[in-house]
Amino acid sequence: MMSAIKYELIKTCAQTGARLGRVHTPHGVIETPTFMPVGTQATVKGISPEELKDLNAHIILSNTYHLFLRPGHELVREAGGLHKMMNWDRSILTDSGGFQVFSLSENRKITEEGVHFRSHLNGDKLFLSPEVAMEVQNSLGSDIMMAFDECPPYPATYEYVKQSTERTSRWAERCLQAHKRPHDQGLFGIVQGGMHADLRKQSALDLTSLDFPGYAMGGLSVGEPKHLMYEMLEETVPLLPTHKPRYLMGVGSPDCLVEGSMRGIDMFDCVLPTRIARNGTAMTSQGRLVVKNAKYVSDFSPLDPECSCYACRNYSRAYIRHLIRADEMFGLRLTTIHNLHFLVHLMEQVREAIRQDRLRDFRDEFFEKYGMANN
Ligand code: PRF
Ligand code: ZN
Repeated sequence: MMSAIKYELIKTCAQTGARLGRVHTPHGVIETPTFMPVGTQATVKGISPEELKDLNAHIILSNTYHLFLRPGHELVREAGGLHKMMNWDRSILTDSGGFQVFSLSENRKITEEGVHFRSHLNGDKLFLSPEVAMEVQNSLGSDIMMAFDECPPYPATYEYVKQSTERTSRWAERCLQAHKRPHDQGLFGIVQGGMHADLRKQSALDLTSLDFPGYAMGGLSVGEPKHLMYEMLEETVPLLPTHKPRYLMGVGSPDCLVEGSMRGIDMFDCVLPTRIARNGTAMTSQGRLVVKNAKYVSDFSPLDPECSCYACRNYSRAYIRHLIRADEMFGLRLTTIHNLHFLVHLMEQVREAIRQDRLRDFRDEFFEKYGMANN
């Protein structure tokens, strides 16, 4: 069958092996490597689809878990799907709930069949499984759906991770079976395996034998040291098919975006830029800037002198500091727009560096200015 998702490899960086490519979806083309802003509840907190387009985002992420609980996937289907409901005509990826059900819900119980849990909103007894996660994502109508997986905690015993990872592989097969719209929605498999190279490799083999149109690395950035995450990528990414996209889930600090790209990752998402924006922190070319700090009281320069976003073109640190201290929403909106622009633009620079076969040099220059301890 024709797949809804196609990956086009343009070139690899001679210095690093990073990939320059394009992911084709039913709602357009995404230049990769790319960063996906997170819109958990069918909105990227505080900013409009027009603003997302202005900062050059081509794909956003939303969550099965949250939309299943509220407003319910049947309502979204009735609204004409997620794209129509939220007025976003570019691509959408939805996570499966396999991560949020473990991080947010109460009283959860995992069985072979699925996960029984209580809603974190009202305590209702609910159930998610591979079949339910597919039904929900089919109703949402995202371009890219994710398989229902378990992200084991870190640390966890070898035996626990082994059992969990094998179950995730069995669930992946059930997801493929239950997926009703492969012609217009691509379903990605998720590689797990904790921090154990042999389990990760087995997981990658299990999943690649199932022929998904794309693959994600799950279970990373869960509290482990970064060198371990990089090691896991180096062990596993080479086992994934060249002509399909690779997505590193929940990773979005600037250093990890660059290091992940160097290891062959094409897609990233993270709440970090939007979350820290809402407590008044900006990502800049010189590292993080806490705009609420007293030292910016009469600083009339932009958040980042090197940035060309709407916030930096029009407003000063002093003004944004004032807005945030006065609890004015516009301050947080400006910081959010800036942080998202910063990461989307960082990935544009990464792509340009790959084009010129100089991503390692770019990494060194970027870290020199940004400060490695400061991400
Ligand atoms: N699985 C899913 N979503 C995720 C993760 C995962 O392992 C992670 C781990 N960093 C973030 N989001 N389904
Ligand atoms: Zn800016």
